[in-house]
Amino acid sequence: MKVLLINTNLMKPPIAPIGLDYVAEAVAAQGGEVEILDLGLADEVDAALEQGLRSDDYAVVGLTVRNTDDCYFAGQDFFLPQVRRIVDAVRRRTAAPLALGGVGFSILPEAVLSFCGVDWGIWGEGEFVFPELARRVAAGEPVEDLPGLVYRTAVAPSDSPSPYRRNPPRFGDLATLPPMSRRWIDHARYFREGGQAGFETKRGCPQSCLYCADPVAKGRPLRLRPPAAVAEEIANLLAQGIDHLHTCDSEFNLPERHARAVCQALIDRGLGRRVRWYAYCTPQPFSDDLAALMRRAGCVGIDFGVDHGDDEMLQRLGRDFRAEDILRTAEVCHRHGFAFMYDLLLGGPGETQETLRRTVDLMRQAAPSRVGLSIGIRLYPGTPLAQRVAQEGAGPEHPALFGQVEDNPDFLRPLFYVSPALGEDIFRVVGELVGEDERFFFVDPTRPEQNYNYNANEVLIEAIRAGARGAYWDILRRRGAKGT
Ligand code: B12
Repeated sequence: MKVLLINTNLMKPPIAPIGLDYVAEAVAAQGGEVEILDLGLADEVDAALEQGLRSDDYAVVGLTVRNTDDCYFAGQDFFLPQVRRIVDAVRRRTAAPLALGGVGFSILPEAVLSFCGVDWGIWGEGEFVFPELARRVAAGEPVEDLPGLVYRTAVAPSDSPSPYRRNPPRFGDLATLPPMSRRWIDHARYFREGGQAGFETKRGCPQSCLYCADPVAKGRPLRLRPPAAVAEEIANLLAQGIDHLHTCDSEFNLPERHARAVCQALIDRGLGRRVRWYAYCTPQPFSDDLAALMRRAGCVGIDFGVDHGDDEMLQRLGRDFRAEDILRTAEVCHRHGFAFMYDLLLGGPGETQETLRRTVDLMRQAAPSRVGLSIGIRLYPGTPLAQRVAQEGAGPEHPALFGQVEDNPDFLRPLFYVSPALGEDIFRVVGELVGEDERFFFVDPTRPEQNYNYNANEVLIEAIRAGARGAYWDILRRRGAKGT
């Protein structure tokens, strides 16, 4: 069986489609033939489609949808029209069935299928189900019972107005996946133009943060990858000259024992001295021991999703740590010499000028290397916040909604929550609180080097072209600090 996998993510600087890399490996391990059409690296998309779709004997064409939009209140760049155009162009060139997948897809599968006019998609991870889908199509066998398959039915089921059905997922054992060679994507070019590569150490998140789509798109059960397999994969990237990496876990330090085991595996393979990597972490638990181990394993920078600095807001956001943990973790990071960023999510339920002020004050006290300010919360269906808003009536009359408020029942188009106590004033209030402090990344058109949207970020693109490598916030930090 032969499959074609297409990357539809055109955002620059480009991030390599690690999901396709993994799915391709799984297809090949089952004896399938894989072709990749990576539009993320194409100079001209139409020409790449013309060239890349030469044969017509694919069992299935899989398309990855990583980002539905830039999820950025000040940007609101919606990417699905571009995916739809790619789908249409693929259809004109092959009669093979199409299947969508990817994390953006998995947040709103039915709505994305409907928007793009595609009949099949696979919710969640693709390594277990996609090869089986291709095998069955090639063998002429029915596919409708495949776990995680989202598919269009000829007639809307009687218990639902939607013509789509979603089968319950079956989470595979990550230890049974083949070794990830990371050879399916042109990582050397992504490294030159995107400055980093990703790696994953686990999947799933059992937490219940008010706004977060990770449990929605990845599932709640936490599943760990064998640490030796992670080290092997990093060695494979290093062999291609890739020595700056970023974790693709929601939070690397959960559970802490797994984070330790991964670090130890990297140290045992001698990778700690040869790679520089960055992680997303939560501020609690973040022990001195773990920090020391991460340092020895090659970690140089950490992006903590702290969300807020006000205890009541942290509680409302469903976080299980408090301001004192944020301060303590900052001390640990300073002690171990990490560059670290505190990422804030402002404008949630209950936000006022006072909670904003307390947060900015706490950030100044903690003194991380940078503070990332995301203003307005993107509403994802299936999250507690989106459910609450839907119950309250998600329409123009809702005082906290901004973005595509009308004609957007499934929240597919960019829709944001901003506390009614602040409304659009939030930009002015935050701007005044932050002032000229260069440690805060913030949307300010007069200071592009502080722009925290990575979408079409010219400062980043230029810096990477000039040789900068690493996490984007750290590239911006170094550039801002030295002006290089
Ligand atoms: C790490 C990360 C980053 C890192 C990337 C580092 C790197 N080198 O890879 C950085 C910080 C750079 C980043 C940037 C951005 N990110 Co980000 N990021 C993530 C994160 C945490 C992991 C993504 C990842 O690679 N996962 C690991 C891979 C293996 O998983 P996967 O891609 O889902 O693939 C699996 C399945 O989806 C499936 N699959 C994938 N493709 C296909 C295809 C087919 C056919 C099939 C069947 C299956 C399938 O199988 C794969 C293997 O199991 C996710 C959240 C999350 N937990 O996923 C957010 C996330 C993807 N990011 C998001 C966003 C918005 C962005 C930015 C747009 C932010 C911005 N405005 O700047 C940029 C986009 C950058 C770009 N050029 O694309 C959103 C997207 C939400 C949405 N609705 O679109 C997410 C979901 C976070 C969130 N909830 O808000 N990000």
